[in-house]
Amino acid sequence: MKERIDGLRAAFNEALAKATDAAALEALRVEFLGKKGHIAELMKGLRDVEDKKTAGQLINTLKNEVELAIANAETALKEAEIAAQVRSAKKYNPTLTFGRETGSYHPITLATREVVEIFETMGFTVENYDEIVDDYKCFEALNIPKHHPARDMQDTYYLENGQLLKTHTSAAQNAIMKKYGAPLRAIFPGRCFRNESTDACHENTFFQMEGMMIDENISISNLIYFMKTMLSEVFKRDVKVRLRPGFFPFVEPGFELDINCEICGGDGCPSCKNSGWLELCPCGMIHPNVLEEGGIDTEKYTGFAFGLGLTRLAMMRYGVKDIRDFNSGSLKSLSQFKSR
Ligand code: FA5
Repeated sequence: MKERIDGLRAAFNEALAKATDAAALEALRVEFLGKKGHIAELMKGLRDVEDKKTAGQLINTLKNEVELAIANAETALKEAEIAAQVRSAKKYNPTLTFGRETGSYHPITLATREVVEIFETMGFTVENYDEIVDDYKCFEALNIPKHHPARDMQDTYYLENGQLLKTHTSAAQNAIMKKYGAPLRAIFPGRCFRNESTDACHENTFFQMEGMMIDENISISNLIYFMKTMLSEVFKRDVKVRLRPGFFPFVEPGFELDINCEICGGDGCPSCKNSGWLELCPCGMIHPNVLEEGGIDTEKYTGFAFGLGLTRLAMMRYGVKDIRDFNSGSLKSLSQFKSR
């Protein structure tokens, strides 16, 4: 069997060297890989071979070599054709593309765009904000003075000049209040950083999307309405959520909004730390101290804010079991989003 395979390999390489157009390559493909081709014949011949495992591996190796060599030759041919067209074209032609693998959007980009679009249709402005901020913006302006225990939950990476990598998108609240004043409707997605151990639902670098609405007579019912609308638009169906009290110094009252784990359906799994629920979008009514710090008249205006965990939303939206896949750079998992 080995000699037969080696002989076929040599014959293939010789024929490939002579195949200079698409028709010749196709003929070669049929001759070797077709239903009645050499590889299929070899497979049939396995019946009479004693060491089937070794012979099967040799046949597979040859099959892979033939497939790869033909694919490479086809790509080279296409590129040569396009290069010839480019050389002979009188004008720039944007439709001429080389036959390389195309990239795909990162699932976080897709999830962000989806949520941004939903809030834009509800009249929210989209703001971009810095990743490096100072202590004032990240903590003090949010009613978290130095040595406040709430800081323990958000340890981060500090620069030598005292600035830090923002731990939450709330770090932009103060600047945005000062930029627009009231009334105000804004969302601001961004990358956040925390110095913490990673697991299936925690990363040290992840995305959040902050939202703020400040106007006269804004109440908790406005907050709940916007949260519900956002979730039903993202998931295109009713998803099970629960609202429970939560403490954040910059809101009063504050809530934790959890989503029923879409990976296990609520039974408990590593993605939800076996609780069946995933903390997704804490929210609450903006604390008067925070509004005042942002220059908002608290006699006239109230507002709500939320901090949506975008990376976790993408986990639930696309059924990604481990949050670390998003930063893995693994094309095997990330390129699955190509067609979306
Ligand atoms: C905050 O960051 C608050 N700034 C949110 C907020 C905004 C509350 C406005 C009230 C008003 P928290 O630390 O819980 O809260 O993070 C918010 C969400 O970000 C979490 O529910 C979760 O979905 C996501 N998140 C937090 N830490 C991580 C992490 N390490 N990895 C992935 N996602 C995370």
